[in-house]
Amino acid sequence: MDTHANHGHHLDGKRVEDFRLITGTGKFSADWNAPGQLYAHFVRSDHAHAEIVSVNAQRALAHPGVTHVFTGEDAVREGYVKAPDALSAFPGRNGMKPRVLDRPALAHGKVRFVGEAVVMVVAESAAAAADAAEWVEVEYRVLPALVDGEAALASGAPQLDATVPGNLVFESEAGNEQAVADAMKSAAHITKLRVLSTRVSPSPMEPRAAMVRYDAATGVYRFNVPMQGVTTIRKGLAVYSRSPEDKLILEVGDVGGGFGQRSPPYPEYVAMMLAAKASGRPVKWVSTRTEAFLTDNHGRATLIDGELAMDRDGKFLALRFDWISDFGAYLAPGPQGHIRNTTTCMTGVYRIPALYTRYRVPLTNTTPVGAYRGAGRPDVAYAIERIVSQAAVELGIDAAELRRRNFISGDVYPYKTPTGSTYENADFPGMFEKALKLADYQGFAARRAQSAAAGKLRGIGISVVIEPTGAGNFTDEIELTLEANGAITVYTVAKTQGQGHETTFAQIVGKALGISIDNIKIVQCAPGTTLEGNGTGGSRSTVGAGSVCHLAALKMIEEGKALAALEFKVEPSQVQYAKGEFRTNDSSRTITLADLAKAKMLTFKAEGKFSSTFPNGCHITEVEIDQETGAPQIVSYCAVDDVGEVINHAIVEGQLHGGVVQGAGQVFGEQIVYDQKTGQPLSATFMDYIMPRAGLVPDIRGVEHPTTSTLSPLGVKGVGESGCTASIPSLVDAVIDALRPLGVQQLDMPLTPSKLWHAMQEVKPVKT
Ligand code: MCN
Repeated sequence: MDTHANHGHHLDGKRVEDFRLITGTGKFSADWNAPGQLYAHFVRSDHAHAEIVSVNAQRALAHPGVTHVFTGEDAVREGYVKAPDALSAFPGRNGMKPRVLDRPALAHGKVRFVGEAVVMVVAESAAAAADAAEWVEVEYRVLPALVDGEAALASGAPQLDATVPGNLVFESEAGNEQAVADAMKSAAHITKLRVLSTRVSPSPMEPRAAMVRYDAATGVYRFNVPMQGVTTIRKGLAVYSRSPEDKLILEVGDVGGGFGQRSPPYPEYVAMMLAAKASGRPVKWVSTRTEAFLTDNHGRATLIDGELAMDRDGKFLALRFDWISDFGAYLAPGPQGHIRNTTTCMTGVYRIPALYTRYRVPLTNTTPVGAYRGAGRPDVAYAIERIVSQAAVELGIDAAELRRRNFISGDVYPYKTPTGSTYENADFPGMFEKALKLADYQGFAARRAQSAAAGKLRGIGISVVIEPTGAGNFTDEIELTLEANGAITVYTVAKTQGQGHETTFAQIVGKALGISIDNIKIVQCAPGTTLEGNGTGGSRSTVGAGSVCHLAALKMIEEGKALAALEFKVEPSQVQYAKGEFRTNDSSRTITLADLAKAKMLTFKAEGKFSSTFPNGCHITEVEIDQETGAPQIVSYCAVDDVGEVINHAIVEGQLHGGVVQGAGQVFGEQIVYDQKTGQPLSATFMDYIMPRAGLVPDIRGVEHPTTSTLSPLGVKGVGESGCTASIPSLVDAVIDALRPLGVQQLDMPLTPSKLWHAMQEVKPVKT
């Protein structure tokens, strides 16, 4: 269908892609089919840690409809053993290199987490493959399992691998250890707090699915897989399968959510290459939701110990963090962001002269962890903001006042932080006062009293956060074509998973060219594209690819002027451009964009690389807790955000809402829980894993407080993760504030009614 059939709508800020998506005509990964396709089914480990003694697939192979069975031996024989990881490029503490375990596309010798793929059965139908999989016999020798990162690092813990002494995969550090130690010595007060950013499953709406085809004549593999951009996953697949990138062609339609989880080259895709090659037929696999819980990379899983040193007036002197970042059984690409991003904005929105942080990555028998909406930023924001609120309590200073005393403020931009980041532009004090007013901070005591009269404990939570967006590994390239009918096509290698790039990228080009977006089409990740650029993650698409869309449009104007000048037989300097038309300075001659392309389609290419921009925000929330049941309810949500210049207000608002709800999901319900002894996951269905529902978050009162970014031509800062980063600290803070009169200082997420009820029963009230 014509994906641009709904053009009238964009005028009021609506997304051009939504007509397709909400009328059920999107094409998601499971919608790809090919004649003669076979179906893969994976036999997965039901042990957290075990030796594979033997695999017997004879009876499965004999099952009607089964064409092939593959095991770890096949994966090893083919060399599909080394999954790409991104930690290796990271400097370790005292020169340590990460201890990276092989990860055969099908487990070989050992299984290291429940759900790891062990055998792949391929058959004429999905049902036949699933039935036959029941006949596969895998004999295991069960080994001790560790599913807690801190326990894995404890002395005397069972050693999970001889090549990873102490179960320590990696250790890294940042900041100035000595400066922090000195400041701590001279401090009037030190607040200590331990917070856990719980392990969650990103759970995009669309489960993973894949189709893999092989063309023996060319040696080319063709993949239909969900992705967040083609370059990262193609590079990853190339490393994993030891294939040249030009032999891997990826084709994608719509992607139903990603949140970081759709970037990696998962082992299933690589295993399916074995089947596609051996059978010469297309091979398809669609993940079930429980497979998704078990095998799609998890997020967060970070334990943080913090210490904040202050002088007598509550001025921050030094901050120290100690992180245990559980990346699971294997290093997936992605979680390096947990180290990079948290270092980048370790100072938060405050002036803190001395910072030091140490990271330890343990080996555990859990699903690998990857980037998840925020990738470390919600964790560091949570740690900083909770420790600041706790410090306010300990010092007897109002939480807002303590923040005011410590904000980075004044004419200091670009501001260089002690860990080497540069905040290009911001206004924390102005934003903060706006938020306090919006939230009627002054009136809180009265509202608390009102709630108490109704049998409810009410608390207020504050978060003021900042995060890096837009950093990238690649130079972003954009190609733009102009056809004789005036149609403009913009080629990008970023891939929207719901962020609305088809609308906003078109708006960027349309604005630069002064034309409507009706004739502008965005093509993302064209099969076989050789363009470079970042995938959609790290809220980098608008800062990066979006800025280059703007540059490509400017290039079209510049080069178009030269072409028009030839037509007009004048110098290019005598040509002007406006609103889709070139004209001579004296307006005697004109030519439209379309006419310029009459002779042949014109192509323009631009590139650019932009470093991190720093969106920031202040979210003030109020939560009521029913004293009878422990049920929490968010009763007020105020958000003031600085995302720089805004391309599309409706989309930015939607991104903030989505992020806030995602954060609230982690705060109030979501958590991957493992049985500590057996390593069995206990929350691998939506029956046990509590997703946020419509009633969780009330209307969000949101206000923009933009400061223009100086780093990109658009003046934008990213927004895709901001809501998540700000909501977690604010909401937990509100709950703790509500319970503080009972003596509660900190509770770990998820803050379920049962946890809150128990906390209320167990804790003795204290005088406040
Ligand atoms: N935008 C804007 N003005 C700005 C900033 C952004 O109009 N100043 C628009 C952009 O043009 C884009 C959207 O807002 O349409 C998000 O832009 P950006 O902040 O650049 O983030 P990305 O497009 O790179 O998206 C990535 C980010 C991340 S990292 C995660 S995780 C995430 C998120 O976006 N996953 C999402 N939002 C998501 N939204 C949906 N629906 N689904 C996901 O999987």
